[in-house]
Amino acid sequence: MSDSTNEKPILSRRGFLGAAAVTGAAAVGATHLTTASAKDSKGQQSVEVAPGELDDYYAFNSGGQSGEVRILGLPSMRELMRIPVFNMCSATGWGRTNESLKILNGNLTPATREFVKTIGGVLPNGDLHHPHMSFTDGTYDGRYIFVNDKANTRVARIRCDVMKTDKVVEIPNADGIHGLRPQRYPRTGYVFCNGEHIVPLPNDGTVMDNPKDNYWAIYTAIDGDTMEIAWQVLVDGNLDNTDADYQGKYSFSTCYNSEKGLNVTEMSANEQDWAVVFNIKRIEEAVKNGDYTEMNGVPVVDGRKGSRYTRYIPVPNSPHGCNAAPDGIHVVFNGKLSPTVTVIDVRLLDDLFDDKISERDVVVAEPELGLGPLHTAFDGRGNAYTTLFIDSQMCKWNIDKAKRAYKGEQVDPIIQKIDVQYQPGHNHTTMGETKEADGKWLMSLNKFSKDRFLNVGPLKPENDQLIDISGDEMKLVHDGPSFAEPHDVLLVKRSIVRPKHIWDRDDPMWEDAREWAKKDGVTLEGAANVIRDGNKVRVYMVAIAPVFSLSNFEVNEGDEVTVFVTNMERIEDLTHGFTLSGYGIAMEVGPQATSSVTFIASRPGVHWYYCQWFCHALHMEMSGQMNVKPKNT
Ligand code: CUK
Ligand code: CUA
Repeated sequence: MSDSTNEKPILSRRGFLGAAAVTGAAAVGATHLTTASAKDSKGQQSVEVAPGELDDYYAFNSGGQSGEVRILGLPSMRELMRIPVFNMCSATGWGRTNESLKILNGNLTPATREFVKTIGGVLPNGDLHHPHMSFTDGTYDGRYIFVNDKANTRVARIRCDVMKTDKVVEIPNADGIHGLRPQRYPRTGYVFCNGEHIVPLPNDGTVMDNPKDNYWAIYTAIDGDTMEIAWQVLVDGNLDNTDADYQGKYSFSTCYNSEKGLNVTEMSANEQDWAVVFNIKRIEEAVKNGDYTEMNGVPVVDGRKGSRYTRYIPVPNSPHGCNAAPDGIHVVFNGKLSPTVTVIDVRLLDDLFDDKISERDVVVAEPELGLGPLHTAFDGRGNAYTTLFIDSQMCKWNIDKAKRAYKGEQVDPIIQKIDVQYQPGHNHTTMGETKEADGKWLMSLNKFSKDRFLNVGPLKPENDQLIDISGDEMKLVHDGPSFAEPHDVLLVKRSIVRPKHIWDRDDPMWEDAREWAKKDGVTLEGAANVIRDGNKVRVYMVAIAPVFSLSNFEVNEGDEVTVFVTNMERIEDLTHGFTLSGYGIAMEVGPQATSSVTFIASRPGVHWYYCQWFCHALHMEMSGQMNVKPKNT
């Protein structure tokens, strides 16, 4: 066991006091990767992951209206970490640190930039439904996770090397980004996302009446590498969910409001709505050839009914989920108000766009599964698993049998139904949205838990249930309570996800802090400096257990103070923090990371700051004071 390579004098204390730090050091060498995936005597997979054992899969759960992403281990269903995205986080300072504010506010439309000034400088919430990982050649590549924000019409990107959000982009012209899916082939590439709500364009109050003629939905392709908006397509009717094919040619989006209604009665009037198919190559050509209208700096291609860039496939009735099968051929639109799902064959789409066949000719199956089909997952063995919201069941069915039944053969495509508790929305299989779908586990994300857990008051958790699908029969094996509200989850085998153990000092996350240090003639890594610049004060300090390099600094009332804290530990899991008493400030500073925060020193007196991450036997002593001299002395 070796201690930190960072032999500063203060660290000699660790010899007798650094219990916590030394425990951290021990973990660095511990690369035991024991596994939990053995089968028992009945051929059932074990959900037990013994103490010290690691899970086989990462689960990335959406946090719904909590605005975050959560990392779980599968099959244990243990929550491992939370990634703040659109929310404010008390523990890490997300939404308060300069680094996070730069990301959150960096790509807002001018109107929103003005608006956030009136509500405290940052949008405080998000509604995160759909986390999806970047792809290369039809399978996950472990680079990024992309997520939507339905509440404030944004898309964000999470870096999987550090599991932190690094880009947040507001999508202009749209309202309520809901469906999101990265391009699968040849790689991501585009991140497709759809605005859900139809709105007048421009939505600035100049036109607000007559939705049938004036309201539109917008489908967006973002460049996943730069997070800039590549193009948008104007379409009819509210869009719900989206998916892309395995060939890189087409993407899809379901529409539940072809009526262009503005209330529930109007929106569900028609027996049939549609799924829109987007012809990616034709849209790219339109952008190249200037066949678009520029709106808020984005090329918007006209994809309304009759356009050569889209096709509208009639689907019963208010379809919701949109799921491409790992066979690369079939895409399933889930009927919601119809007991059916509609299956199309993507190989027929070229002919559809060349007008050789009509829209319904691409439908190859439409099995009746039960009430309220919302989403479908796949096992890579030709079977599909559809959530039935109203029936509160998971339905396993066979795609090939459904196709034969559609042609008139007397065959029942349904293999098995099991009850889930209660009312499932999304479901997801291990690696199920990739060509490497392995058919091991299925997660059912249920909207209600009712009596399944100890009563915690009127607000109940959701229930994420784990189902073993490795055998012929589905078996429910675990109930997992979760806070508001995982709509969707992503199940990735662990070998694909390889986060760093500690930060790199040259990470772009704190490039602004580095610039400031350079200007001030100091370094972030060796700093114990207070730089006055008019009424601006920049305070640089280093954190090494159990001290901050500055145990005291003084400013004047009314100064604008920026504190930069750099954690110089090279030991895994040795996170420090900086909490400033009475100033509403707390931030995480990970090993080898820099974090900074800016505030007005408006409260005179002595204000302690302290490390809020238990890091050392002298963790309580890891503190200092900011003295704020009153104005009139
Ligand atoms: S949606 Cu929530 S159950 Cu936002 Cu993916 Cu279907
Ligand atoms: Cu550093 Cu606690």
